[in-house]
Amino acid sequence: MSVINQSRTTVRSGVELDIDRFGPHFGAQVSGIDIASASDDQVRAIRAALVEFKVLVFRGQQLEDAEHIEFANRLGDLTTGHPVHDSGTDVPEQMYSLDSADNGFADVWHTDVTFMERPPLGSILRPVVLPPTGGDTNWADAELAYLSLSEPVRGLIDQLTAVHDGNREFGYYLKHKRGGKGNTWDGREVTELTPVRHPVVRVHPETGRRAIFVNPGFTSHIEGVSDAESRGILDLLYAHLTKPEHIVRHRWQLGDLVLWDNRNTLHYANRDYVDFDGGQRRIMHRVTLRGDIPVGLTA
Ligand SMILES: O=C(O)CCC(=O)C(=O)O
Ligand SMILES: [Fe+2]
Repeated sequence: MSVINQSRTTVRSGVELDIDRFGPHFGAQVSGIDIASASDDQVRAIRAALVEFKVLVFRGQQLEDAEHIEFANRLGDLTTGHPVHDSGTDVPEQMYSLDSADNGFADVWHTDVTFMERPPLGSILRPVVLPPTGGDTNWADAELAYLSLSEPVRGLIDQLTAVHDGNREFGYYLKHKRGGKGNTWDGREVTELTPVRHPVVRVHPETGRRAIFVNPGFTSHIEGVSDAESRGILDLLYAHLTKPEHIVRHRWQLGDLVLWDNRNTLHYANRDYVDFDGGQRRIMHRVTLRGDIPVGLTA
């Protein structure tokens, strides 16, 4: 990740963190912390920084799955790795393994698991195998994108509700690869993916700030408007969310650990390494923190 400004700053929550911001709005690298031996005060400061900066990068950590999970457990309650994806028996059930050799890619802008009623609060990701170059991950700031819309368009979308449907991505997989038996999510075994409704503008439960909460990965349509209007509004929001000014990009190294707030960001992993030199492999391990039911302005 290129550092746009050099301003070192600290978050005030009992302990100072060495923060190098990626730009004026969101994203930061945190230095000087050993995740595996972080103190309670440091963990509290990281939790506060996650809300402040939305995307946090730690380098040089070299964690195993168990340490990755242990750290996540200190930040919040964990979900299972994924509602339907089977990451195999080599990883703990809280871990989602995304392996390019197993067709695991994330080259569609999305927010994690918004097709469930209670999407994760945040995600914590580390690379296990990386290609020599490529496979960078990008995040978009959906709060900044909301703020940079014109006031009349904000007023329009404030009122709207969208439907999120996991069948588009995982329906076939759940039915035919898993025989209709997914994983446990939010205390229930997932046997089908019933579309869910979420506000198009989500109010962040910790800051009260508004963010655009639709994504091309899982949002199927906007309710109560025509198909053409739904497509038009979603296309407008997707083009706006993914403007370069709203994005930070991370170039991975082994030993990295990245946390993001999944309530007000989208992300996209570049699939640019696969077609070169006969294909390179990339494996990422993720755990997700249990979130709340998204709330809009009129709920
Ligand atoms: O592979 C990546 O960089 C991101 C994968 C992804 O979408 C996720 O872990 O939620
Ligand atoms: Fe994701």
